Amino acid sequence: MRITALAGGVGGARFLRGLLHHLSNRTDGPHSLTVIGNTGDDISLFGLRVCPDVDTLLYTLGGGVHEGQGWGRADESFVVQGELAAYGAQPQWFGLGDRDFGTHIARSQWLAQGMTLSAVVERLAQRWGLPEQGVTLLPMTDTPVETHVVIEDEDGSERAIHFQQWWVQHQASLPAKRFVVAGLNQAAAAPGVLDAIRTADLVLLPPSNPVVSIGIILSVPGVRDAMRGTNAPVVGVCPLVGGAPVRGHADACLSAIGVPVTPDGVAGLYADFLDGWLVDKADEASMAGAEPAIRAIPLLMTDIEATAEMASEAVELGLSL
Ligand code: GDP
Ligand code: FO1
Ligand code: CA
Repeated sequence: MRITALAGGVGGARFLRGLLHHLSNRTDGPHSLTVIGNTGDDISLFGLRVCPDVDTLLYTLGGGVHEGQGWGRADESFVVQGELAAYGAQPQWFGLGDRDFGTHIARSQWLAQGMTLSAVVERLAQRWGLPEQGVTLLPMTDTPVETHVVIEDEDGSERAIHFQQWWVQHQASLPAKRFVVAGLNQAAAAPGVLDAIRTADLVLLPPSNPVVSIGIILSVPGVRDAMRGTNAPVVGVCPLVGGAPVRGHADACLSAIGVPVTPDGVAGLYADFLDGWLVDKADEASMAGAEPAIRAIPLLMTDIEATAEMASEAVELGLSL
């Protein structure tokens, strides 16, 4: 079975790790997984290109992630960041560890040598053992794009700040008016992205942020049309449990674009292509009469077994459609 998934960072990566665990226990293999990662979170810092969601996918699927945080490296140290702080180099609100810096330095050097981001990600993925697991990780686009958040200043004027500044420095506390992705109009889907959606046997939407992770991938030219046009069933996993995000600020993101913070509201963002939708047991009643095929199961990724069970339900729902 060829599975394609669109993914953000922590929610996407944890789900896909559970999916790989589930696939390794199935007897109907071999299976392959193509992951299309969000690059709207990317940012240039200290002259280096940082790709948070792609790196979270690499580290999580490769066994090197800081489990408690969900992003960044396990056993991390912060010597370089301390040196930068001593020089007064900015910004200091974004924490980059020494091991993580290695990734950004390698990536930035290869990009500067003319490699595409796809080629860089392929090389990084080899180090993390993704090909051996049947996983191909593709950035959504090779064009540098950056999500910005339009906020309103006290005098009523509008200003766009980088997504990371809004999310990390301000913890999504500045009311967002809308999200804009700099560079997106000129961007093309990275090689393999559209084909991976069109030719898959099953397309999965992990419980990633529907606005600033999956929503950004869907806005890459051609991606939404590929989702609508694929013959594969498309199954999504709701990122809200009990009507609220499990972590992060998806509620602020949904409110900013005028979408109700409910499983139904999130499913509505995918209404033109979604065939199946997994919601948490706690949200079952709220989905009565909704359009896609609904299955209500526990949706908390508490450990690898629970996550694999969620992934198994997503696969079974897709195969039943
Ligand atoms: P990010 O890029 O690091 O923010 O990660 P993603 O966009 O991939 O996923 C973020 C979303 O994952 C958040 O909206 C969370 O609500 C969701 N999430 C995190 N843990 C869980 C979980 O255990 N269960 C469910 N259903 N969603 C989760
Ligand atoms: N998130 C934080 O809340 N604070 C940080 O200092 C921070 C640093 C960081 C460094 C590398 C990386 O790949 C991710 C990092 N994140 C940090 C996570 C992250 O940028 C956001 O959670 C996501 O981009 C939102 O999806
Ligand atoms: Ca993200």
